[in-house]
Amino acid sequence: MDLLTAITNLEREALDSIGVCDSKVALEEHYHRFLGKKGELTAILRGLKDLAPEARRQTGEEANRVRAAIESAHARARTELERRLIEERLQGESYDALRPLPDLTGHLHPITSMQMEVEQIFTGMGFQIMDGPEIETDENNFGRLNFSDDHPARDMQDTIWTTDGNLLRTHTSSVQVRAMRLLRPPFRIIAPGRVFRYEETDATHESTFHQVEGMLIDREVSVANLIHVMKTFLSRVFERPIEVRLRPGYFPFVEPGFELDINRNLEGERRFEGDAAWLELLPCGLVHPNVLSAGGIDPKQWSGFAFGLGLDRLVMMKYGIEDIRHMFTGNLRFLSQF
Ligand code: FA5
Repeated sequence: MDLLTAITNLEREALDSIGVCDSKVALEEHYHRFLGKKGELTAILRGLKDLAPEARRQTGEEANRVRAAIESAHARARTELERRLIEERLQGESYDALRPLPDLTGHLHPITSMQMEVEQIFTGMGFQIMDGPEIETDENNFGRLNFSDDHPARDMQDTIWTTDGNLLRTHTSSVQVRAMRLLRPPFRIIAPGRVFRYEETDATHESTFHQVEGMLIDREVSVANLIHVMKTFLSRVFERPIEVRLRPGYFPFVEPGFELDINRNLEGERRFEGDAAWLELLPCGLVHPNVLSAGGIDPKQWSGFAFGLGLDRLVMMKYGIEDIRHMFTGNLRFLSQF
């Protein structure tokens, strides 16, 4: 077979077989087979040196034409292959704009939502919301609340002191003191916030927890007023009629002081240990005259009540959470239940 025929055959074979190359690797192999340094065209052209000058020129030109034809067939095939690969990928990745998204939206922490609920109920009863600092003076946390320096009641709340003689407030009652000095009676405030105690944690005690202080100052405030406000508030939180019971309780800043219990919902509620009909909920009382005086309010003209609600305990009660320590672990399996 002369070289020209061999080149023509090679062209036909190369152009026929390029159609079945369905991957980049196959295309490369095809290229090397026909046009590579050790490929078929090179092999054929080794015979050029034996040809007469005219035939050599003719055959060389034909070889160049065939090389160019095969190369441009390769360029087309590569482009086509890339287009096909992209199309296949897009089909596999089809995007459905109407497909429901996985539920990854966040929500409020149960303590936060409970705080907002408490705020809403009390503002509905004419209470203002007050805030106070977490680092307090001894005076605001104890002194003006009728704790004398050596008062044994200071030991009721183990205190975390700062090196400069201040403290992390042990209760939100410090905001009572600030309210009395800031507002003119009559007034009603609640003060939600974090409080801190130097104490061991267990299922019902944290060293950092949340309280909501309440204080109402007006003329001739009685225990009956206190009971009414508490019953109204608690019935709305628990979404059922709540009965309350007062037992004597001691705090130096109230006189008389009480522990307020609520009646249990014995049908609906999770049963607790020692299944009594009453559940201890919050301490409260009528504001001690010494506290009014220390706050710049004349106890002969004004009286009031105050209460201190444990927000974490309220959340635990409402949702039947048995361990307060779940609350701030950041455990999503716990938090996503609310
Ligand atoms: C007080 O802190 C008083 N200041 C409350 C008060 C205010 C009384 C106004 C009278 C008038 P007590 O230490 O009992 O009181 O705490 C109040 C509430 O905070 C408790 O009923 C409880 O719900 C919650 N609490 C107390 N200690 C902890 C704790 N370590 N962890 C979680 N909650 C706690």
